[in-house]
Amino acid sequence: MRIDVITLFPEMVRECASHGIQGRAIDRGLLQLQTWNPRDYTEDKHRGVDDRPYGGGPGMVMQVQPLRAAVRAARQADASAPVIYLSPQGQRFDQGKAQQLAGLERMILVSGRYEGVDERFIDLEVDQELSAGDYVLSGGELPALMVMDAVTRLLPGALGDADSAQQDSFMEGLLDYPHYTRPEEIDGLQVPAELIGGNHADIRRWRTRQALGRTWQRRPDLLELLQLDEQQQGLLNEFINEYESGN
Ligand code: 9WO
Repeated sequence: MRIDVITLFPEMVRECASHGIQGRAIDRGLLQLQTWNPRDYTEDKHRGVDDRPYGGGPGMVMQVQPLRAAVRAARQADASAPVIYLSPQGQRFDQGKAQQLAGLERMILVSGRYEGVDERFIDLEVDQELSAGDYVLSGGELPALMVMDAVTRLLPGALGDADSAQQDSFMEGLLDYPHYTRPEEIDGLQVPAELIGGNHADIRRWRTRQALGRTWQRRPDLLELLQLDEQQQGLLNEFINEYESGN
């Protein structure tokens, strides 16, 4: 997959993406990352990329021309790559959206700064607006990195075998189960006996029960999106019974 990012801070994006799983995906050629700085495409002699908002008010607005020229440079041969603007006004980014994007060969992410971009840039060049959550940041770079990170993990070969075992279809759409490592006891807190026994079926049942139970407790909205099968419903009932009897 190739991802192009339009940003006034290309070093920030490249540096952040160079670590860990994302960095390894780039090294292995699974992910090609290119950055484009609108400042390199301005026709203004002072290399300006922003101007005062019509109607007044605080701050500055990113102008259409440098953004548009940067997008066009990124598009090059492939005119089909969707242009995605990161903003709190967008559709909420979630794991389903990440899966959708992971199926693409290319995408162009646009990170805004200041008070935002001239609305006509969105009208003319943007195919989708995506939000990473309901909060205001100082720019779209971190959300763009979040989108890239979530998508990269889904590219075939990006995760080691140990990580991909995590992608158990039984756990899909659920919160994670609790994890433990050595030592077996800390300040009187024991690792659950089911995980020490080493019976793989018991371990899997325990983890699924915990994942279902924690989702029920903390994110009932996620549980409502799922159709639990008989086995999962049974495990959730076990969790609820234990919880309601005070264990
Ligand atoms: C600034 C502002 C100032 C006063 C009142 C409202 C305001 N909204 C904004 C604003 O949204 N600024 C944005 C900063 C302009 C575009 C880049 N910025 C941004 C993107 N902040 N947060 C995001 C973002 C993107 C995706 N998901 C979550 C947040």
